[in-house]
Amino acid sequence: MLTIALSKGRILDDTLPLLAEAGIVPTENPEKSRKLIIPTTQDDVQLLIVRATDVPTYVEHGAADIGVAGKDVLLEYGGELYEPLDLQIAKCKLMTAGKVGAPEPKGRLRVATKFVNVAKRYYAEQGRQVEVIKLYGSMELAPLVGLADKIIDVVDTGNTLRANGLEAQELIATISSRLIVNKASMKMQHSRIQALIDTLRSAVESRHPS
Ligand code: PRT
Ligand code: MG
Repeated sequence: MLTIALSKGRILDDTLPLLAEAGIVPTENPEKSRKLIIPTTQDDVQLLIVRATDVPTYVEHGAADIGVAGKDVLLEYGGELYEPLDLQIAKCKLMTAGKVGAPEPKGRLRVATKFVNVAKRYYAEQGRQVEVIKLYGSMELAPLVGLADKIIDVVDTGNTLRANGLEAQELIATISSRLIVNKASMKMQHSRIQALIDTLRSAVESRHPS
């Protein structure tokens, strides 16, 4: 069995057409089904539906052989994973943001984010003293109520920031989703996984001719 971990939402939406080109089609709609293990038209391929931030965990521990995860999630996770292919889907930017027109605070910067490791690394590289405050969601609220001076979050259109009187400031990384592969699976099922990577690579290249 080849097990592929995916998260619902934009990653699933954009990955299913790529998998379809490899002849892998779920036998029921994963967005609607309550099942977390979804069979596919290939008897020996199944999908696991997990939270976006949990995809690397399932793959690193071998509960899934393959997964699709945002580079933001992978930068935060660290871990030992192969990352053989940029799928060029779910693109966005990982950025700092703060209140429009707010002056840089004098003392230690307080930064609220769910990307704690990324935040610590980023400001350490800048030689800047920061207090990183871990949040699980609605980061945009933090500067509005004085919990933090800035946030680090994923930005796409910028509408969420604008709606809350915030502005994007520094670019930390441009983000897209990556195919990730468990290291042992890559050895044990090499020809099969390599064939899937090759098919997905052609599918991506035909969508984004260079
Ligand atoms: O929702 P959950 O807590 O389970 O996890 P998640 O939010 O990480 O998952 P999901 O499915 O929302 O996102 C999966 C991946 O999609 C992320 O890891 C990113 O790599 C990528 N991606 C692309 C985005 C966005 N675009 C995006 N706009 N992830 C999140 N957003 C959110 C952002 O956090 C902010 O709240 O959308 C809002 C900003 O969007 P704009 O268009 O208003 O700027
Ligand atoms: Mg989300």
